[in-house]
Amino acid sequence: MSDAPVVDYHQMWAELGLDLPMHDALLEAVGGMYGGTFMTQKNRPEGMGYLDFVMSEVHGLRIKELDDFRKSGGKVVGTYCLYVPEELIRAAGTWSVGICAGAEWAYDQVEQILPRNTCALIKSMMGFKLGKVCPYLEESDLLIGETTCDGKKKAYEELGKMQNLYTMELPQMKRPKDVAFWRSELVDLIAKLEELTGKKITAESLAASIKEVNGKRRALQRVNAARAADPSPISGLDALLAVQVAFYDDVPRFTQMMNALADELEKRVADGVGVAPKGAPRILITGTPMALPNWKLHEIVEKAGGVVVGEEMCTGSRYYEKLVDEDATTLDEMLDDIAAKYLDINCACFTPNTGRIDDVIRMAKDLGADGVIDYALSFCGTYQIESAGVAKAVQAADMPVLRIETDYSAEDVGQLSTRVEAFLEMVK
Ligand code: BJ8
Repeated sequence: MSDAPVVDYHQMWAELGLDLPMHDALLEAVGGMYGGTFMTQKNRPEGMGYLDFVMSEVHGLRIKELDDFRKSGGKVVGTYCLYVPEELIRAAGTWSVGICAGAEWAYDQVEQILPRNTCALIKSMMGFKLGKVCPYLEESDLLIGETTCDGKKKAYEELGKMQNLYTMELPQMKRPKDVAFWRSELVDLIAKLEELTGKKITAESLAASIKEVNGKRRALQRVNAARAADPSPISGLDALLAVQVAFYDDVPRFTQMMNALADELEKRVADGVGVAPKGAPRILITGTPMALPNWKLHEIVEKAGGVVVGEEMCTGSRYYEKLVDEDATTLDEMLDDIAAKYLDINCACFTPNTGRIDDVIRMAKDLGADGVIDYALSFCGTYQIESAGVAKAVQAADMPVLRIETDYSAEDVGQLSTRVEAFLEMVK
C-alpha cells in the first residue's frame, strides 16, 4: 500500500493500555479484509491511494498524530453519532474522532452487560472498549454520547462507567421548541468543552471551524456527485470508505485529498471512464450507518456486478449533504445555524421522519439508481419499522426495492448474495 518504512507502534499501543495480542489479531483481520475487498477492485481512481495509505496506518500514524497532539496539551473528543456537532468540538481547539463500531469483537464480554438481542453497532461499540482494541477510544479525553435510540442511550450509561462520557439530550421531534431545546444543549456542550480545554469558544474560532467542516463536506459532495454518471467513476466501496475516513482523519488534509479525488473523478466522467461497465445495475442503499470496517453489503452488491451509486445513511449523504450557514457573525447566530442544521438530519430516532423518505426518492432519481436496498441491522427497531414505509414509497416511485436485515457476521453472506444477485437481475 505504501513504500514508507514500517514503524513498530507496539510501545504506543501498550501505553494506551491495549490488549496487544488481541489488537494484533484485529489489525491482521481488518488488513486481510481490506486487501480482499478493496485492493482486488479493478480500475480504481488513483486518488484512492491516499485512503489506502490512511487505512494501512489506521492504528499507526493517525494515532501517533493524536498522541503527539495530546502530549503537547491538546484534547481529543470521541463521538458516536452525527448529531454531535464537529464544528463546536473543533472551535474549542479539540480534535474530533468518530469512534467506529463496525466489527464483531469481544461479544462474550459484551453479552455479560448487554442483552444478546442488541444491535451489532452497539455491541461493537462496547466490544471495542471491553476488548481493549480501539486506540481511538483510549486516546479520547472525553466521549460524547447522545439520546438517540434506547439501546445507545442505555449502553452509554455502561460505557460511562469505564470512560469519561458526557451525554447530550437530543429531542426526537423537530418542532420550533425542539430546535430551541437542542440549541440549549449546544450551549451546555460548549461549557463542557471549555471546561475540558480551559479555552473559550469565540465567534472567530467557531466561524473558522464552520468553514473548515463545510469545506470537508463540500469535498465529499463533489466526490459523491460524480457517482451520478454512468459509468460511475468510483465504486460504492471506495465512496463509502471516503465517508468512513472523514470521521477521524485530519480535516484540512482530508479535504485537500478529497478535492483532488473529486478533480480526478470529474475528469473520468468527462472521459467516460468508469469502475463498472456502462449499464451495470445502479443501486442506492438506505438505512443504518456502516461504521468501519463494515463493508459487507457494498461488497456483496459490487461483487455481484452492481455498482452502489449512493448511500442515504449517516456514513453517506446524511453526513455531507447539509452545511451550516456561513453568514453569521455572532456566536448566538452561529448556534442558531448549527442547531437548525443538525436537527435537519433525518434519523429514524425522530418522529415523524418523512424527510428520510423524501431524501431516498430524490437521491435515487438524481443518481440514476435502478433500485434501492433498504438496510437495517437486526434489533434496530427504529430503522426496521421505517423499512416498510421506505419500501412502499420507493415502489410508488416505480423503483424496485430489496429489504435486508443483517448484522456484522459473515454467516449470512451466501444467502444475502443470492438475494442481491436475484435483485440485480430484476432491476435491469
Ligand atoms: S443519527 S442513525 S449515527 S443514531 S443501528 S445504534 S439507531 S439500534 S446508529 Fe445512528 Fe446517530 Fe441516528 Fe445516525 Fe440504535 Fe439502530 Fe443500533 Fe443505530
